[in-house]
Amino acid sequence: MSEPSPDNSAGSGARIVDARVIVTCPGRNFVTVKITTSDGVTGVGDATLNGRELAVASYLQDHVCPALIGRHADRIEDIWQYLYKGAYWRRGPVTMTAIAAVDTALWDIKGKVAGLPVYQLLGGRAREGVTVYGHANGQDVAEVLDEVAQYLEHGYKAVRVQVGIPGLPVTYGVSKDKLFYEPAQKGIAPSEATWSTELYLRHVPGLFDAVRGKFGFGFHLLHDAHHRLTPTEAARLGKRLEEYELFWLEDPTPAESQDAFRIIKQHTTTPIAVGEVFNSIWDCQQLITERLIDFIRTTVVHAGGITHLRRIFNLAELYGVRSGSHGATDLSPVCMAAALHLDLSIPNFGLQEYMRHTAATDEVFPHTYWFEGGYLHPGETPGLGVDIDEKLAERYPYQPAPLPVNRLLDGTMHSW
Ligand code: KDG
Ligand code: MG
Repeated sequence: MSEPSPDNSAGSGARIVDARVIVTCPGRNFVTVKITTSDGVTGVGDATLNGRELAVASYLQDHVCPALIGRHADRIEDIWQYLYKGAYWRRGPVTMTAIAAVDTALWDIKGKVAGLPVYQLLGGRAREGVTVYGHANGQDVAEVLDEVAQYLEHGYKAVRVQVGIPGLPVTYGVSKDKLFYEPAQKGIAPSEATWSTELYLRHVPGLFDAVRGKFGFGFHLLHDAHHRLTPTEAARLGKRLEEYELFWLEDPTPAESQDAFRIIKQHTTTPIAVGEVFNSIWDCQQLITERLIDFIRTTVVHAGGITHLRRIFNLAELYGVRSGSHGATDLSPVCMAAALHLDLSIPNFGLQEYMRHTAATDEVFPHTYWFEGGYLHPGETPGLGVDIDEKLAERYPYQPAPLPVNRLLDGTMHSW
């Protein structure tokens, strides 16, 4: 077996002397990369891919980390290209999540070395804070209204609403724990959910009617259809909801079929947001350049890190598409910190999703970002302002927890 080729390239900074993967489950699973330089500076990157955590951990441990040793930590773009082009097998969630983690850790290191928060390295502050949306959900409309009231009391300026559908035992987005929605369930086999688009389309407009009727139009209202509709159904829903002035309707159809969005766009002015399962600029190229969406929801952890996500947002800016990054609980505080630095610095920021983590997760990942009056702020600490407490992380070993699968009422497999 040949040794990894040494990095003989010029570089002003320290070299990578250690890159390791930490898997921990403080309530839910997280995969984190920690990189150390010859100067003793460390950086962290999120590598969590919900339900497929160990695939990324192995990709990193077995293929990526060994190839990083000896490389100049300051050459972020070069290392990104080395990992992307060097693998031959490009793109895909596992590969791009692994690259994202390394990239994020290197930005953290660069910030620490420069003595600057990462947003300063990205061009500085383009706004005062990052507007975030919270998740109001409930089994029935009355429960959702109570939740919306709570979010508005906390100062949120944007709220996503999801409601249980009568006739379906469980519904995507409806949770027992109000602040921490977690669809992955511990165990080996995925749980099975059932779905009926007919029941959903009949019930869901009443939710928006009740929310706007009770609270008015003074805040952004959002909804996630979670990839379940056909283009025609999505067009019908978007049209039906126009009077409630949604900030966005998310993932109306499975987005690998990008031209399907032409049908949706031809029929409705409800803004469309897509992209949480995308991994690269190629996945969203048509949606952006044909102006088929209004918000691109790719994230740091699943779309190649700060380096690649910034490229996606730059492309989107040319076409008037704004950012709306995914920020569910399965994206660790390391990803959230990185997202906030990017959100603060880009010109075409739209909105950031923010599902709070549990106290146990926050303890394992101490961070400087904070919430105030509907905004998140990354803080002024050099780097990303987030770390992993490795000793504490050891107390929470990995537990298998797959995402559910989804079937129609007659048993046919459907998108979850
Ligand atoms: O791991 C899957 C979740 O991150 C996803 O279901 C959450 O759709 C989601 C959202 O918009 O937060
Ligand atoms: Mg979503």
